[in-house]
Order: sequence, then structure tokens, then C-alpha cells
Amino acid sequence: MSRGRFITIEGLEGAGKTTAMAAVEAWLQARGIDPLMTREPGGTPVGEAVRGLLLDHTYHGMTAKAEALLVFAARAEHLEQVITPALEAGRWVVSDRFTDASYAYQGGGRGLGEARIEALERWVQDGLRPDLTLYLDVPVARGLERAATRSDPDRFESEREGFFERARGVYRRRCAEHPERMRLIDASGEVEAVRRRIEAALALSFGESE
Ligand code: Z5A
Repeated sequence: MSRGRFITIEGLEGAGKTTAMAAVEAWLQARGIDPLMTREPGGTPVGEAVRGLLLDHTYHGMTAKAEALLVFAARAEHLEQVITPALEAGRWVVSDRFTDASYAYQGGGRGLGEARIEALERWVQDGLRPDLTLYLDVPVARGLERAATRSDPDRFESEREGFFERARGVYRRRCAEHPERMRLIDASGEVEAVRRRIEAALALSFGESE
């Protein structure tokens, strides 16, 4: 049996990842593929508990290193218990966020830098990397405007614009550095236009025959 494919969706606050996850799932299902849909931080009982810690305002003073280690602790669990077994069983896996978010938020936003994230990535993931990452790009102000409708912003959503600008800079740079895997999708337009761009990127990566 051939290994499944691993697709990740990335983007800033309000980029439209939830909408994109549904579009990817529908595109795959229309081709007879039943993907496993998951998210980070999360995807396992431990991962969901860690997500609670990361988003909770009670821990607003959490250090950047602790934050990065928590994100990777959840990822280690997610990989061993969910993602790797599914891929090995031939299942396609689609994750709402993965390690590019750690480069963007902890490496860029929190200022830990690329090398520390890379070291954790090597340790926790060995050689595993996504086959395709769709990065939904929106100007920070537009994303924050879309997300502003939420009544109860979490610990990340309460960050200042500069934090998100640094994260966006890292995402955009990584798309330029990893063109074989990462696709930058202009997500600033209407939902329907963004969905068409996502479908075009999927067709380009996996062809219509798979
Ligand atoms: N985090 C981290 O720091 N390091 C890591 O390694 C990982 C994560 C893995 C939680 O993630 C936090 O974890 C995250 C980074 C950190 N915090 N931040 N920021 P999350 O993915 O759960 O959190 P989120 O960014 O807040 O995502 P979300 O709420 O699930 O999705 P979204 O991208 O913001 O999109 P949405 O819910 O689909 O859309 C937001 C709103 O915009 C909604 O009302 C839509 O109807 C609307 N929308 C969507 N698309 C459009 C278009 N095209 N036009 C107009 N309006 C639109």
C-alpha cells in the first residue's frame, strides 16, 4: 500500500483556514479520497489539553521557550498517535496548521528565530514534512478585521499587530524558500475566489487523476 499524502493549511488570524479546510476536504472527497481532518495544536487528548493551555489568558506571561516546547509536545503526540499511523495506512491527512506555524509564531512572532524551531522540528518529526502546504495570505489588518467579530479573543488573538506582521513575514519568506511544497494563496478576496485558487493549487500538486 502506498503512503498517504499530508496536506497542511496555514494562515494568520482571519485568513479563512476553516473555509479552506472544508474546500480541501470536498475536493478530495470528489476524487474518492476520504481524508483524515485534524488540527494543531490539538488532534489528540494531550494535544487538545495543551491547546487549552496555549490559548488561555491565565497564562499570558508564558515564556516563548515554554510556548514552543508545548507546541512541539502536542505535535509529538499528534504525529505518533494520529498522523504517522494514518499516512502509513495509506490515508490522506489534512491538518489545520502544522510546523510552519511554529516558524511563524514562535520563531518570528515571539522572536525565537529559525534555528531553534528547526532543531525541534528535526528532533520531533525526523524526516516527516507535509507534501503540500497551502498558506492563505491576507494583510494583517484585513485578517484582524475579519476575526474581530469573535466575542472572546484567545491569548494569541490578543497580540498586537507587530506580532502578526512578523509572523506573516516568516510565512511569506518560507513560501519563497520552499516552492516545492508551499503555495501562497491570495486569500484577501471573496470566499469563492479563494476556494478556486485552493482547488487550482490542489490540481497542480496532485493532478486530476489521483
Ligand atoms: N499556534 C502557534 O503559535 N504555533 C504553532 O505551531 C501552532 C499554532 C500549530 C490557534 O490556532 C493558535 O495557535 C494560533 C497560532 C497558534 N493563533 N493565532 N492567531 P487556530 O488555527 O485555532 O487559530 P486561528 O488563527 O484563530 O484560526 P481559525 O479561527 O480557526 O481560522 P481562521 O483562519 O481565522 O479562519 P476562519 O474562521 O475560517 O475565518 C475567520 C472569519 O473570516 C470568519 O468569520 C469567516 O467567515 C471570515 N472569512 C473567511 N474567509 C473570508 C473571505 N475570503 N472573505 C471574507 N470573510 C472571510
